[in-house]
Amino acid sequence: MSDPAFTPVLYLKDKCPHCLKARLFLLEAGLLGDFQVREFVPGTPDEQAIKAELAPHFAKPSFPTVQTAPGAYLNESDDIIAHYAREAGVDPAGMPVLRAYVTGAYARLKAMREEINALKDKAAA
Ligand SMILES: N[C@@H](CCC(=O)N[C@@H](CS)C(=O)NCC(=O)O)C(=O)O
Repeated sequence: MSDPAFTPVLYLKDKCPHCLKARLFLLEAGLLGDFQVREFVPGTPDEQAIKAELAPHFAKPSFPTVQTAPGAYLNESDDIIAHYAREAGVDPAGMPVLRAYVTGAYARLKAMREEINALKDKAAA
C-alpha cells in the first residue's frame, strides 16, 4: 500500500513511446492526477537534472521511471503499469485506449526498430 502523504513522481522523456504507454495507462485508470509529472526534452538542463537524480538508483536511467515512495524508484513501462494496476485493482487489458496504442502505433514502432537494428547488423557484417 502506498503512503498517502507521498506524491509519486513520474519521470518522462519527450516523445518516448514507452513513456506514452505508461502515461496512457495512468490516464485511463484515472490515476495520472495523483502523480507529479516531470518530463524533459532531450538536450535541455531538465534532462541533466533528472538523470543526475536517477543516477544513484540505476546503472543506466531509462524512461519512464516512477519514484513510488521516498527514495524508491521503478522503471520499465510494463513493470510500472503492473505495479499501479495491482495497487488500484484495475486490469490494463480492459482499457481500450491503452490496448489500441499498444497493439497499434506502439507495436508498429517496435517492429520498425527491430527492422532498423537488423539492417544495421547486416550493414556492419
Ligand atoms: N523497456 C523499457 C524501454 C525504455 C526506453 O528505452 N526508454 C528510452 C526512451 S524512449 C530511454 O530511456 N533511453 C535512455 C535515454 O534517453 O537516456 C520500457 O518499456 O520502459
